[in-house]
Amino acid sequence: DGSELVEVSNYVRANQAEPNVEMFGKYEGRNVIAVSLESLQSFVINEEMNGEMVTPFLNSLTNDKDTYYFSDFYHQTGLGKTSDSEFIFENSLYGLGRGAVFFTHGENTYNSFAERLGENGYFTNVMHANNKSFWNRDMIYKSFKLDQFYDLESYNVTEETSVNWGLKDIPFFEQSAALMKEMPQPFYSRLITLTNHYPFYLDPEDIMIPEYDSNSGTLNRYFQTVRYLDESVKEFFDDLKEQGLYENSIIVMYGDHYGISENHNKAMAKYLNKEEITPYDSALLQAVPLYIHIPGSNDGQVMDNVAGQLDIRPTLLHLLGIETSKDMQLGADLFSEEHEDFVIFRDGRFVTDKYVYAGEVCYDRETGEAIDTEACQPFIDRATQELEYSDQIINGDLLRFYDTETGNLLIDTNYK
Ligand code: GP9
Ligand code: MN
Repeated sequence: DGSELVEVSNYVRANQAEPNVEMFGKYEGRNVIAVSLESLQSFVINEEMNGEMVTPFLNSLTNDKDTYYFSDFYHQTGLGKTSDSEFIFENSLYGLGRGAVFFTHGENTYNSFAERLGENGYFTNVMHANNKSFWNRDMIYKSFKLDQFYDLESYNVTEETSVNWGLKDIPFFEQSAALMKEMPQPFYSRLITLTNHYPFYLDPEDIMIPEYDSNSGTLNRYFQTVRYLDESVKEFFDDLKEQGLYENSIIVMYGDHYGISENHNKAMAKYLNKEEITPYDSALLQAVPLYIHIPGSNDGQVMDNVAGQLDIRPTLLHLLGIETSKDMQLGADLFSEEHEDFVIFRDGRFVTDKYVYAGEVCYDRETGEAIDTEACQPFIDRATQELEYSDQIINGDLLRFYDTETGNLLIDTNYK
């Protein structure tokens, strides 16, 4: 009957972060181009592999005058992988602890990022060269009120231009930019890349650096497909400039989830020069890059907020001057003074500026040593609470009972 909404909405209101006054609305009316960087983790950024640069272009963006690069940022996905990252991006809520919310709750009521932009005159769409029903996307995108899904059928895919899961990222970006050129502006396009996906295969002509030399073929090839992804992003920036879409856009790019699982710990330890990968290391390895690239902003910096994917939605809406004080979201604006250095993973692990909590052990973040759980306890409680509220919203389809415009609960609260 929606009665849980009272408590949930109190929690959301109490934990909301005030927008940064200087940033709010600063880029009103710009197109939003969001790029999901398949399986990209932060451990390769600004690092070499056997003397080779893995991500030269993405490295250059980390100290670019128009880029905010978030260096202590984490994915918050679960079993729903890419689809969870999409869910988080659109709703600033967690996916579910079991299964994929895209499959199980595709017909819920949401108040997505796309819907908010649609209300503000944007043409909203997702671009991804895969079958439209993969991850149940075609269904849930309707619930997200996305205007259009440029799926496999919108792309020209040939034997030559595909590898592994499908269309290679370079032609994908090129064709996407051409499609964007025809869109009414302002638009919001979210692009989902694919080449840097397990099992990380490339055609010989796309290989730019040698394999790594560990006992894991997966990790060895990963560096090569990441290198290709980096190249494709670089070319995409050129495509956007050619199409005249670059200057008036905000380009946000983020890793969707990990690419290298704990099955490859031995190889990872070798690469990272560690004796072993502990649960503490594994948690920190969930870091993925986030870039907010704003041509002409001239205020680029490395941002060290401890943050996660749930924070993207409020951050972008505020940059565009769209209020979220009534939105049922759990993330916080990354430019807000009130943004807290605390990121919760879907499985209950978390990272703060002082602690890492993983495998039910509280670690001192600085030293990596296990410490008394007492120190982590307040955060453990909050993590449990927040994940539970998120689950309640989804499992109870609670946004049915919520008027996002007024913040009114559409339930009878008197009987309680
Ligand atoms: C499939 C692509 C990959 O369309 O998004 O999904 P993943 O396996 O990474 O969740
Ligand atoms: Mn993915």
